[in-house]
Amino acid sequence: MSPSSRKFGFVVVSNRLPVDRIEPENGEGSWQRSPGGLVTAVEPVMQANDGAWVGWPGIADREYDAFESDGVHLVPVALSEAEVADYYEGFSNDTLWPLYHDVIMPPTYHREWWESYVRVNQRFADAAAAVAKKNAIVWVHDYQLQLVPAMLRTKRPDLTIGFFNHIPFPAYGIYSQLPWRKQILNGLLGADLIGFQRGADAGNFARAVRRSLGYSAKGTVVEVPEKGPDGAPAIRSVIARHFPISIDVAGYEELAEREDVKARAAEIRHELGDPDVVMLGVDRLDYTKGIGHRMKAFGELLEEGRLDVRNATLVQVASPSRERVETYKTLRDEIELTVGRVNGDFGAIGHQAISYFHHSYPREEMVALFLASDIMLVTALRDGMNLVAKEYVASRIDDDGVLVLSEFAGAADELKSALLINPHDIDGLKDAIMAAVEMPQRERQTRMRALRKRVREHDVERWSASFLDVLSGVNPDRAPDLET
Ligand code: GDG
Repeated sequence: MSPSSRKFGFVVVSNRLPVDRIEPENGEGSWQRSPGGLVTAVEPVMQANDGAWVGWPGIADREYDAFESDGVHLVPVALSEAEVADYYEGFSNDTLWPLYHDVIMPPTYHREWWESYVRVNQRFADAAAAVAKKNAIVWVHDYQLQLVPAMLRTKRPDLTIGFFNHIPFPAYGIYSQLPWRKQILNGLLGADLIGFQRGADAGNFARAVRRSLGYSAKGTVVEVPEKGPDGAPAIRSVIARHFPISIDVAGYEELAEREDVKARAAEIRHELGDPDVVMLGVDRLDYTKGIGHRMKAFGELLEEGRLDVRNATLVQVASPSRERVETYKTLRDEIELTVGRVNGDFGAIGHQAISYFHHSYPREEMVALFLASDIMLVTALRDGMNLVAKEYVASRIDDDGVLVLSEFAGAADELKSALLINPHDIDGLKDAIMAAVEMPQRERQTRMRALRKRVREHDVERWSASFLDVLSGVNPDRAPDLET
């Protein structure tokens, strides 16, 4: 059978395929796996269940045939340069992203961006419909593809459709700004199961459905009025509830146990001048992450003499992100100005206040950084989950280190033994940093053990299994039993 006519019982749909195209100047192009939490979570399920993954391969204006990679069938969806600008950088990252993160930055509304979003969503839905077997399970991911569930249902009513939203779902007072609020809700309600990170996100969604569409939404069940097969009015139930995502805990523990990673952690501390306290921030360079707030707090602690640059330092990894979107360009300038100011005001020869890196590192280096850091600062202003917080905890197999965690990150619902902070309250953040600096070892251990227990017992495999268990249970008469 030719690869393009094969059909699959389990289909994942996400904006990006889990691969990058490598094209050497003189030589043949090839695909390289881009490891990520979602891949780790769904790859075993894919391999055990004859799975396919539909997504954009990351290069505009290029068509690729479907191909196999590590036992998974990958189905590329093509995007033009204009669609990358309008559907992806525009509507997804400059309309939905700021809106769903509580308008920390003002969202931009452009009708052409919306039209592109609709067209591209239809293309993803068509691609998924074309590879799904009769009665297959399809799992759609994230805010870039919110119209896909309803588009799929129209084309393929036999499918069982799940959707997972990786970012927050905002309160109705904010969501209602969206000129296309009804279309998006109707798009999502094409799914049988809609998953969110936090209970609060699922609650916001249910309220938006009640207020905008007037449907009944009680507890976790939304009742969608439809026409039955005989044309008579009928009700279709959609489940909307939270499934907090997690990480590949065993993978992080394995890295943290490696002698070369431990040696690298010691080397990092040494290269930083062997300070008493190393603090760490790791984020995509994004305005939702509160990077400026944490630098302000750290700068004030140095200014007030509560911390001394000769024995306390902050390492900030800010990996490049969405660099063609205007707000991200401005943010980069602001952050880099702040780093320069803090270092200029408080640095000493051989003792930099903030070590700032605007690039990405291999995962080994990230784990070495986690092990080298006494305090992890996660100060997001709004964050669906924040995997970095969980990765820090999973890596601390020595049961040491303190996690300072924003209550506005989804992870705060689970990681209650962290020092929870409101990042807008700079004085409170400073006090929490000092509490972390001064925390006795016994308390650090007690807290870290509790955090590690939570993360170990709720890893990413459990996350995908619990979502897929509920999803395959909604249409027991037709959805296949997935091995999870
Ligand atoms: C979205 C939601 C939700 C970062 N820099 C490097 C690097 N990273 C890795 C981290 C982590 C991932 O990227 C970032 O995940 P986060 O969860 O922290 O944040 P978002 O990118 O905003 O993710 C978020 C998530 O989706 C999942 O549902 O938790 O709330 O916004 O894994 O480690 N990895 C490497 N080098 C880097 O320089 N290797």
